[in-house]
Amino acid sequence: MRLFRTTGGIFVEENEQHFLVLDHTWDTLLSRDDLPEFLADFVERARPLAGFHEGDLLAPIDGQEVWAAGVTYYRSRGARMEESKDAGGGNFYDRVYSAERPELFFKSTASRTVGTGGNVRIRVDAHWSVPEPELTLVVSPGGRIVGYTIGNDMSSRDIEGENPLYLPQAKVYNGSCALGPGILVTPNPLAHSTEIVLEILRNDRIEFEASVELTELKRDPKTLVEYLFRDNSFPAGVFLLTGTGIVPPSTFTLANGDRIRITIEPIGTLENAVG
Ligand code: DO4
Ligand code: MG
Repeated sequence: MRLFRTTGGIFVEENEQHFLVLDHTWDTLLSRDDLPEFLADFVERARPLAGFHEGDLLAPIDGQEVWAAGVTYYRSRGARMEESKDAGGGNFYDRVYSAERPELFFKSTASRTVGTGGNVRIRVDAHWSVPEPELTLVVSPGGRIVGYTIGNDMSSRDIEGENPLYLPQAKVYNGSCALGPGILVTPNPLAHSTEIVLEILRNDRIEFEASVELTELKRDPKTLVEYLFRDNSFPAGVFLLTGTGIVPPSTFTLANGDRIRITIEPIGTLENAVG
């Protein structure tokens, strides 16, 4: 079952049928610890309607914070060690990769986040920027994983590489996050064989593409959530990006006009232009 926030209201999609959710806001839905069961029950009683157009989709976020985990894949550890070695920061990434406590950082709010079809941005003072395609957990206020979406953790590698303490500036700026297209609502974990596929198009041609399986994610999503909720509360629920397993080669930087397409099969495709 997938949940979509659109200009025409909130829709549940089940077996290719669409159901309009009335009498609820995005925040009241995402505040429910029983979201999968609540929507399953709703669909049983509701009558299907005509669906919505892709252009009507909004980012699936309102009052939620967006957090992110870092260095959860071996590829991210290596890329970060390389980019920060001149700053003497490489050792920190190696240590956090194998530490018990994960790296968790504040990533975004609704105002800095775009949905599918929106534009993500390169920071005006950055010279080396990449998208980070990440499986994103949708977590209820009670700390239950109630669904999944796709996240793009846009990152300024030169700023982060200059000094790891610049991480918030490399990660949090206007248009630095994309989420969508909707939420796959399910109480069940995704299969380890689930693939995250990234394509970057420049002038309508593939400039870079790669994929990674969730088998390579070093941390259990439930453990990431457990750390995030230690002495922290999220009354409207929270999104947690689980880190990137795909990093383009060091010679690559995003340019305005590039299109970034991230697909995770059971969730859908998140597509954004840079600009
Ligand atoms: O440690 C810096 C950020 C790491 C990150 O965003 C990732 O691994 O996805
Ligand atoms: Mg990331």
